Amino acid sequence: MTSADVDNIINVTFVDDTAWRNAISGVTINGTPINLADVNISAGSISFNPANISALQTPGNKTIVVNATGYSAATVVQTIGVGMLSISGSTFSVNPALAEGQTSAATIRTNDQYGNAIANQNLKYDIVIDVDDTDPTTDEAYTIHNRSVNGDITIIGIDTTSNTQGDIQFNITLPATVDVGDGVSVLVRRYSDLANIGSPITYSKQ
Ligand SMILES: [Ca+2]
Ligand SMILES: [Ca+2]
Repeated sequence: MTSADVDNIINVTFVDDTAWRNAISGVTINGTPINLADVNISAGSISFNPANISALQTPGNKTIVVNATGYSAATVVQTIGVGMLSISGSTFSVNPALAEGQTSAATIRTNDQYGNAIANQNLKYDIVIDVDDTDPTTDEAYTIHNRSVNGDITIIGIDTTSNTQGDIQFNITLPATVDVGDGVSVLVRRYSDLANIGSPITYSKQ
């Protein structure tokens, strides 16, 4: 058994037997039949491309059964891990919605390309904050990631590890009063390539 994940072709090795190999009639993964066209059978190994096999697009232990006519079934248990962080598959959300005088939890949900949460993995990210303060009546101060902010600023290179749900969280607190037309926009992006994760969270006082 080798280490494997949803992003890469998985090779399962067997003691080679040409007659057995030629007699293979079907493969199941966790009981689901796999199209043999999606399986690459060669001397001593069978490889599977998770891109073509949905049963291999989630992490966990996969029981792979190879049936060959005239032979008893061969069974291998293969552990599959989650893939790399996918920018397009990850999300940024806030709960509850931003409101005056209220603290909301902002959550970066780190997912791989198949939407599997990536637990206990490090992510270095920036928080880009755009404050709108057109009306000078109130000099609004927002508290974001424990920092008091009253103008545009980017908090750079926050180094955090996701929790067991794949989440990274920080708080956003709005001031008790925001002037009509003023507000804030909060965007998170990956530090290494400045790729935006999800869409900005915004509040604009109506
Ligand atoms: Ca601004
Ligand atoms: Ca203002």
